[in-house]
Amino acid sequence: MSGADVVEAVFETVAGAAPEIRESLVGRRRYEAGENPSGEQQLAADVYADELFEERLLALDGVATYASEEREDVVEGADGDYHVALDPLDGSSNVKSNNAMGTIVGVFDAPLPAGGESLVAAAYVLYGPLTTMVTLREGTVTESVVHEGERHVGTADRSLPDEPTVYGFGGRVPAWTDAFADYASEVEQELKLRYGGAMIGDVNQVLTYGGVFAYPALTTHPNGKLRRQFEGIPIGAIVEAAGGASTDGERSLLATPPEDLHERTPVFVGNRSLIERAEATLSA
Ligand code: AHM
Ligand code: MG
Repeated sequence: MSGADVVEAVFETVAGAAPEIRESLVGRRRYEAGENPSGEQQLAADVYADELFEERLLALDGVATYASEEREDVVEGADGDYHVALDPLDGSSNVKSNNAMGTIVGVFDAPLPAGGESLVAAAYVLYGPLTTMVTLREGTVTESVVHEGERHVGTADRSLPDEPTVYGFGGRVPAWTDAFADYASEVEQELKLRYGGAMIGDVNQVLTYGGVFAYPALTTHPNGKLRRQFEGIPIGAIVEAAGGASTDGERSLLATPPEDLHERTPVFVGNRSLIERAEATLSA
C-alpha cells in the first residue's frame, strides 16, 4: 500500500468509528480503577475508545504500530511503514458535564516516539453537536461532517481567518508564570474568551474564528499538561498548515521530537502574530 492509501485507510477507519465512539459514551461516564501513563484517572469511555481504535487501526495494511495516551507502551501490529499515535478521547472529563470532546490522530513514518519531521498526516474528530473531522494531508487542511461514519467534505482548504477573535488558556491562573500572565493580560484586552476544557473544541474555535489556544507551562507543572506526541505535534501541524503557527514557548511544536512517548509540553497554537508575541513575551 502506498503512504497515501494508508493515510486514507486510517482516516476512513477513524471516521467510521466516530459514531460508535459517540454511542459508547452512553453508560461510560464513570471512572475506571486505573490511571493512564500520565497519572490521570481513566474513564470507562477512554478505555473503550482506546481499545476500539487499537483493534481497528492495527488491522490495517501498512500500520506497524499503535500508541496512545491511554497506554504505557507502543503496541506492535503486522509489518508496515506507518505508526499511528492517538489521543482516543481528548477532553474526556467533559463526558460528565456533556460538553465537547475529540479524537486526535497522528500518522508517522518512523517508530514512536517521533517528531514533526516524521509526521505524514494528522486529523482530529470533534464530537460536538455535529461530528466533524479535520484532516491534514499533503499540506491541505480539510473539514468534513461525519454522518453515519462517512466524511462529507465541507471546506476543502481550511485556513485561519486573518483577524483573530477568540482565545482560550488552560491551567489555574495562580499557577501561571508571570511572563504568561503578562501575555494573557494583553490578549484579554484584544480577544474574546472561549474555553471549553477540551483542546479539540477550543482549537476548532481558533481554526474557525482565528485567535489563540494555549495550555502553558505552570509553576506547578513546568511542562504544562498536554502531551507532545499525542496532542502537540498533530494539532501544531494542522494549525500551521492552515496558515497559523505553533510553539512550545520557544519554537514550533514540530521542531523538537519527544524523547519520551508521554512527555508533556506547553502548547500554543493560533494566528502567527499571536504565537510570535507569546514567544517574545515568554523569552523576555
Ligand atoms: P485529556 O487528553 O486527558 O482529556 O486531557 C487533555 C485536556 C485537553 O483537551 C484540555 O485542553 C485540557 O485537558 C483541559 O485541562 P483543564 O481541565 O486543566 O483545563
Ligand atoms: Mg488529550
